Amino acid sequence: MLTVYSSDHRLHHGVELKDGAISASFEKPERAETVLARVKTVGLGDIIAPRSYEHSDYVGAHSERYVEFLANAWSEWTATGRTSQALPLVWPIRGLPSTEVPQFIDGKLGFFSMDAGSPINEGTWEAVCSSANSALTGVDRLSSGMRGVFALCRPPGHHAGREYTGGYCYLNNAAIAAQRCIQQGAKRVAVLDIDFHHGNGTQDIFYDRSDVLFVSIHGDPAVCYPYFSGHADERGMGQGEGFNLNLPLPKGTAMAEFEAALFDASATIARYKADALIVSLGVDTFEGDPISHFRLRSPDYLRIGEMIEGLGVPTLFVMEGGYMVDEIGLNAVNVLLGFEG
Ligand code: SP5
Ligand code: ZN
Repeated sequence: MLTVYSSDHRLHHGVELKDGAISASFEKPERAETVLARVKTVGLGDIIAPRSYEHSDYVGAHSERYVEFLANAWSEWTATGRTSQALPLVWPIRGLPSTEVPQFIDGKLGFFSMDAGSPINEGTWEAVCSSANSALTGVDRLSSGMRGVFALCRPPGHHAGREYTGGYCYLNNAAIAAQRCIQQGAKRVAVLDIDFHHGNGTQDIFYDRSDVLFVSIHGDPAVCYPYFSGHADERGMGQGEGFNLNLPLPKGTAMAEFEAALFDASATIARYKADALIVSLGVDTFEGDPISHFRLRSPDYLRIGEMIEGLGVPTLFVMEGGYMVDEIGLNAVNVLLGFEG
């Protein structure tokens, strides 16, 4: 299987508010390096760098004003004399009257984010573009006839909505990839999200559309981040009604229950008859993950890959979460090896 990877991801590294204190983010550069090392160890296949794309290739999944905000945030932040990472501190929570985009960067940071989980530093935008470009390059390779491609994206993307950052995410790589498939003539694209956390951003982007089916298996939002989306009764709206499937599972879920949910997800995707499949591949479902609460074990990921292959659809794997650095390469690449058979 072909892997698309850019070392530019290293330009981004952030902080995180954890238990009320600031510390290094769980979403760190070593994550992608570990996955890349595993790709090489097992001899998965060729590794190529992404080509470059235009900002307009991110629009569709996102709004133009959001992409502009991301591109300019660091320079607007430092223009105020600050040198630390840019973080939001105030949000337009329900009930506040204004829907205007503020003019000052501190207001913009809150307007275009769902949480303080996506800090911006000097290299963030370049890294974020390289991550999205890896997904876009993956789509372009898929359309030239490959069965499966792996976009080794970092930073991840599935919490980023049409107009907001969140949960370590900035551009929604999987959504940008799905949108490109549609632009290139696909009639129906399915996105299967198996990261531990609900892919709220991808859901947000495609909620009112029937040409992209979104299916997510994740920790129950009653007790798991992102808390405010991911319930089973969120089924889409308007044209998109019936094209959004959430399969929340309790804390402590192990492979037997996860596999049953993946079986249901697969049945829905098979009925949809997708022309292409995008997999948001998070491996924070692992038993040892430091921020998540499922109990999958390393061999389980082989089975997951095998089940995804059974759908028989050209598939782009897009790297999302997974924070146990020692095992993330093993687990992510196991999905790909299971797919290859
Ligand atoms: C892409 C992705 O996986 N993003 C995840 C973002 C999660 N951010 C907040 C997590 C808070 C978890 N707190 C659990 C405390 C465990 N001691
Ligand atoms: Zn996650």
